[in-house]
Amino acid sequence: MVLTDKELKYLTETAWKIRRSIVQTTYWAGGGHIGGGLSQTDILVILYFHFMNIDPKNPGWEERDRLVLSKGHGGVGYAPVLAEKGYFSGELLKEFNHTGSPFGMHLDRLKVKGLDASTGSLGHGLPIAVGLAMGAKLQKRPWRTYCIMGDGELAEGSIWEGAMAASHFKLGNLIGFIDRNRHCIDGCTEEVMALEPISDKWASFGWTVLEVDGHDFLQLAEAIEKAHLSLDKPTVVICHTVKGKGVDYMEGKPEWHYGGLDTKMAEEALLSVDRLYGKA
Ligand SMILES: Cc1ncc(C[n+]2csc(CCOP(=O)(O)OP(=O)(O)O)c2C)c(N)n1
Repeated sequence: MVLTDKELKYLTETAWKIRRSIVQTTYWAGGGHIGGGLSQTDILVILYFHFMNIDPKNPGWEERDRLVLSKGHGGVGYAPVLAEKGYFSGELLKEFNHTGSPFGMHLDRLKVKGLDASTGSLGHGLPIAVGLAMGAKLQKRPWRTYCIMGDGELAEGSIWEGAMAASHFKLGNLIGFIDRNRHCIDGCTEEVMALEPISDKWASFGWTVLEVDGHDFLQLAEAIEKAHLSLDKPTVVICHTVKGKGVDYMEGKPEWHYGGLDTKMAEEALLSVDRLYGKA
């Protein structure tokens, strides 16, 4: 068993809190990329609350593991994770994307504690992560770099330049995740820009490829543990997810890539999240 019952329970409780917080933050912000914010949640939760070697009291600690949210529009789903981890007060999320708030729709490393890279322009995060991983390797430091990409984001050529460089430079300390929710901004990935056979593509770029249910902590944990054993080959974990996961009226609906919530919609969304976790 890769996770004890206690660990699994803790991660599940945390994911419940984070999904609630994503709904509330979207409501307070007046809108946000909630669909992809909810599909990436469990990947962020297992990294921040189980695997990553970090110290929220010392965000600039040099030996920390790094994380790059390459799908930077997922900021509305990322800031609640950093708040829950203790980098800043969750109260600040009430001002998310308001004028004068530290949080823009795409998070800024110079304004948000705990962030390792400012992202938002798709395709840039993996190349940044490659640079970070290379830095650790050249300096013979043990810390790791994790990078979460969107599947629609894979249409960006710079992702594949980064992928090629990572295997060329034998970056076994780099672990990528694809949030494979099968939707991009304007529809199904296979209709807009087909990705399949996605595993073969990454394998041909020299990566070890693992595939999991991206909402299953046991499968995620097993994959990440496997990836940690790699010495000189980067690993990508293709995480099969559901866009809008947890809010029944958003799940799998491309129109919920970005949206706003009125009070009633927010209440319904919270109830749906509560039901998913057996809290309602
Ligand atoms: C270079 C660039 N082009 C366009 C956009 C606008 N944009 C924001 S999200 C998005 C779709 C991303 O789809 P995906 O990576 O699948 O994200 P997810 O479904 O996980 O939210 C686009 C095109 C952008 N942020 N950056």
